[in-house]
This record gives sequence, C-alpha cells and structure tokens, in this order.
Amino acid sequence: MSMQRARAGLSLLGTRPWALICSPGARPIVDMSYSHHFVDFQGSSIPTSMKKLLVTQLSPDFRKAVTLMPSVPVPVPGDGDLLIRNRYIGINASDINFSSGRYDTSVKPPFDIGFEGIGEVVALGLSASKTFTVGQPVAYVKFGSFAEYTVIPANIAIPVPLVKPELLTLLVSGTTAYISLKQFGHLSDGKKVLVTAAAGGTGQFAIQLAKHAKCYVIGTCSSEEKAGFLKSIGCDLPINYKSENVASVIKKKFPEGVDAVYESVGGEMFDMAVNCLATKGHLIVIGFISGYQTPQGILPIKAGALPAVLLRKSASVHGFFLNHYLSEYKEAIMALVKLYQSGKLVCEVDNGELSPEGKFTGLESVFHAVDYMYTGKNIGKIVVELPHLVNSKL
Ligand code: NAP
Ligand code: X1H
Repeated sequence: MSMQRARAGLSLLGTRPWALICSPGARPIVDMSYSHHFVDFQGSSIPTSMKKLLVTQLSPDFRKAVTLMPSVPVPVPGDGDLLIRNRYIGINASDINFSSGRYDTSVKPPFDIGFEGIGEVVALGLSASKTFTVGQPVAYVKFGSFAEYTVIPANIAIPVPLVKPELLTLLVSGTTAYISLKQFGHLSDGKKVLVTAAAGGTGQFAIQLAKHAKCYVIGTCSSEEKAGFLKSIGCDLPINYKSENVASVIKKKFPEGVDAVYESVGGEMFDMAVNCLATKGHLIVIGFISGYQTPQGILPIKAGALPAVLLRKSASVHGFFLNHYLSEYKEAIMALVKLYQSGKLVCEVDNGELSPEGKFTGLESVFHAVDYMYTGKNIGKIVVELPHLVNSKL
C-alpha cells in the first residue's frame, strides 16, 4: 500500500482541515486533500506505520500486560500538537503500576504506556508552529512514550538544548527528588538525610540535591559497585544493605536519628526508616517498589505501631506523587537542567550495556529493561534508545 493511500485510509484525517508542517523551511502542506505525505527534517519520509507498546491486559507482570504492536498508524498531530520521534524513553518502577491499572482504575485496556520521552519534532499543527519548529529537540512527560512516534500537546513540550539521555533522567526522576525534597524535606546545613534505593533513577538525584543543601547524606543500596557510585556522587555514607544492617549502622553513627528520609522501597525498609527518624524528623514516601509486583501492589507494614512511633517523635510521614505537584514542575526542570549544564549534577544513565541482553535498543528491549529494573541491578536511570536510520526511505 502506498503511503498516500495508507494516510487517506485514516478516518480521523477527514475531520482536520488544518495545515500540517513537516519540514523546516518548506512551505506548509495544507492537509485538505489528505493526499500529502510527511517529509521529515532530515529528508527521510515519516512512515505511515510504526511500532508501539500497548497494555492489552491488566497485570503488574509487564510481559503479560503489554503487547508489542508491530504496525499501527503513526498518529497525526492536531492543530496545537507536535509529533515527536522518540529517541530515548525512560523506564520507571511504576510502569508496572500503570500496566496493572492502578493509576486509573476506570480505564480499561487497550491503552498506551510509557511516561516520558525525548526526541525531535517531525511534524506539527499550525498553531503549534508558532512556538516550535520541525527538527527541534524536545522532551515531555506524558503517557504513551513507548512508541516510535508520540503526539503531544505543544503546551507540555519542554524545549531542550540537545537530544541526550542525561536530560531524560531529569524529567520524572530528577523533578520528583527536587520537588519533594524542596516541599517536604526541610533540608538545611548539617541535617542528616537517608535516601533508600539511592543508586537508582530518582535516588541519585535525592543524594545530590541533599548534598547541594549541605546535608550529611546516607544512601542504601544492594552492592559494592553501587556503593562506589554513591561515593562518587557525594554520598557521605553508602550502606550496602546486603552486607550491613542499615539500622545498626545509622544508630551507631547517629544515635539521635536522621532528620529526613527519601523512601522508595517500602516494607521492612520503610519500617526501619521510620524507626531511625529523629525527633521532628520527616519521612517522604516516594514509593514502595518492594510491593509493586504483588497482586495487591502493597506489602504489609507495621502500621499498627506507626501512630505511636510518629507521636513519640513528633515526626511526620508525607506521601508524594509527582502528578500532584505540576505547578512546581517548570521551576524544577529548569533548575535541574541548569545544574546539569554547569557540571554540578551527575545524571547517571543505565542503558543496559551490563545487562544479560546487552544495550537496551528498540522498543522490544523495554521488556528486558523492566525485567532488569526488578532484578535491582541498575545504576542510575534505565533508558532505552530508539535509534532511527538517518537515510531510511521507509
Ligand atoms: P530505580 O531506583 O532506578 O530502580 C529501582 C531500585 O530499587 C533498584 O535498583 C533497587 O536498588 C531498589 N530496590 C529495592 N527493593 C527492590 C525490590 N524489591 N525490587 C526491585 N528493586 C528494588 O527506579 P525508579 O524508577 O527511580 O523508582 C524508584 C522509586 O521511586 C520507586 O518506588 C518509584 O515508584 C518511585 N518514584 C516515585 C515518584 C513519585 O511521584 N512519587 C516518581 C518517580 C519514582 P537497590 O536494591 O540497590 O537499592
Ligand atoms: C491518583 O494518584 C495515584 C497515585 C499513584 C494513582 C495511582 C498511583 C499508583 O499507581 C502508584 C504510583 C505512581 C507513581 C509512583 O512513582 C509510585 C507509585 S506506587 C502506586 C501504587 C501502587 C500500588 C497501589 O495499590 C496503589 C498505588
């Protein structure tokens, strides 16, 4: 089937008499006849079909829940939209909460998945062309990034200087640490801060931001290699929980306890962290990854003792979910990009090179990347690359 005929077969197009701009400097192609074809900014055609991942069944078992669709139509941007060719996509612990339907219990499969991406604009609607242009590097946080191409509203697109995996690490993982610690960490010079899953995607930023606030920072992790990485990003006291008792190490060093906790693991780690809180300490619940793979998505915690422990210490436990703090997002991402560009922030990327299947390349490797996260081996943010063939004549 020719590209033009395939496009003409899209019934949605029949309702959109606006201009679609597909090439820099090229005249806008007015899509009235539905007989245009897209031309991207490097001269290769945008294909009519693409691969994407789709949640077809609700399950925290990612492989069971998610299907690789080998050929679906490339989506068409509306008037205020951008069509992004995704170059790097981020893996998040919560991808399996999403695939199990925990985000929105009213939504039924099939639905798109993947929280974040970075790539280039390859086509855009007329209104969107007032602020964006074909070829421009942009990043975004929106459902549906596990696809070769994603349509996003221009008003959520984040212009970035370059399409780099390091910048992708800031979109969800970096901003989560920045906003939650700023709002609820009460960090200042000399405060003691504990970060769990410290060598992971978001933990690495909690460590560094707490150091920027001049705190003494303790980080938990599961290997000596991770402990070495934590040292390299400024962590004062990395603790390998596989070989050391975290509570004993903290109690010995700080009998008064810690002032703030950035807690991502849940279960026994959560209980331990609550018990290590100092008087008037603050624990931020960032996640509870140890429970996500269970059918209920939670592990039992000793909530029975929690009110008494908190009251005795005048301590607090605060839940944090990034989507509830979007008003703080712009300031956070700008500050983080600035820190990265000035060399003051390490954005560690784990591209799977050391995983059993090797580097995470192509949408197929998202399955490996999620498995890899749940082996707990990653150092830094897990990122999948979607390479594109520059001279593709697809
Ligand atoms: P990640 O930290 O890159 O990877 C997960 C890490 O968790 C592993 O490397 C592992 O490191 C640790 N871990 C501990 N127990 C585990 C278990 N039972 N199974 C698997 N891993 C375990 O992942 P991430 O995407 O950045 O997410 C980290 C946490 O932040 C998650 O709880 C996630 O839900 C949360 N998060 C929350 C928000 C929000 O808005 N609240 C936003 C982003 C992320 P070690 O065992 O070496 O420590
Ligand atoms: C409307 O607000 C939410 C918030 C979180 C709706 C769903 C969730 C959710 O599914 C999450 C979640 C989201 C992001 C993240 O980084 C961590 C988590 S943990 C989690 C969840 C897991 C199991 C449950 O039973 C309930 C929520």
